[in-house]
Amino acid sequence: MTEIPKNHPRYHSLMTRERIVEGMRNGIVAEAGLIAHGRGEAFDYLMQERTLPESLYAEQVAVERMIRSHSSVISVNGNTVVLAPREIVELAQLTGSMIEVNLFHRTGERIRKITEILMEHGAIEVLGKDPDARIPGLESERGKCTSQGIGNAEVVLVPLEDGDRAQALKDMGKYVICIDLNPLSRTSRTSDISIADEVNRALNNMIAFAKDEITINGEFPDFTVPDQFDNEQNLKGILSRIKRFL
Ligand code: PTJ
Repeated sequence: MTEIPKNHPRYHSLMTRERIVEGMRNGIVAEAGLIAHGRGEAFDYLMQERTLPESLYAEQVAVERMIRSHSSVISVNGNTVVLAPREIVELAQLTGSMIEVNLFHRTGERIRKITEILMEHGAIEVLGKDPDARIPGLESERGKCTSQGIGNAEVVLVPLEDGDRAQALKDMGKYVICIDLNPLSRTSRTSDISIADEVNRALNNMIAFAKDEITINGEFPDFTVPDQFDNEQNLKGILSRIKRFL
């Protein structure tokens, strides 16, 4: 990895970039994952690289919804596993979710490597390598999933998903929660709960909510009712903040 001086003003951002580049060199991140990361960085910049109140609210409601569902799955890809492997495993444990590797650029080799990383971080079971079901409407490789995981899940958390697949999951009747820094993306607009936040920050906040450790303005937030969550309104709130910032 390129050495980044600790006192560099963009140290954190550059280190994250290095992790993605290294992940690509090691065959974990897809080449297109570099482009996706750059797009995410641009939106994060517009949000001043911090969790906005609307995003925190979405994170809280999402955790409630995952815990209350009879089956939830965290769908992981190359970028997510490089940026937040420990967080994926911990959130899955706290919410009783399964983990499934579901790749856009699917190869057996990438699935094996991603599964290995998750196991190294404490995952007991990682689904995805032996798909036996399909997401209808998606052509061959992209549509593969497992019946034990995504196929029969009630709730699916999709960090960094593409719009097509988010829509296909919705069409299957899934309750879709996405993590996507772009509040304008098709994924964000299609999902039931869209978390416009950086994936590592988002998952850490969700872990804190699941552990009842988070306070907002020094107080524990009120219990939220996921059914009353208005995704469109929440995304509008984020866009207004970006506009004001600009
Ligand atoms: O590993 P694979 O084969 O499944 O491929 C994964 C990528 C990400 C390449 C694939 O799903 C893809 O092409 O995604 P998109 O359509 O580029 O969408 C990715 C979205 O994630 C974009 O809207 C980005 O703004 C957003 N994003 C990028 N980095 C982050 C992010 N959101 C949260 N945290 C990030 N670090």
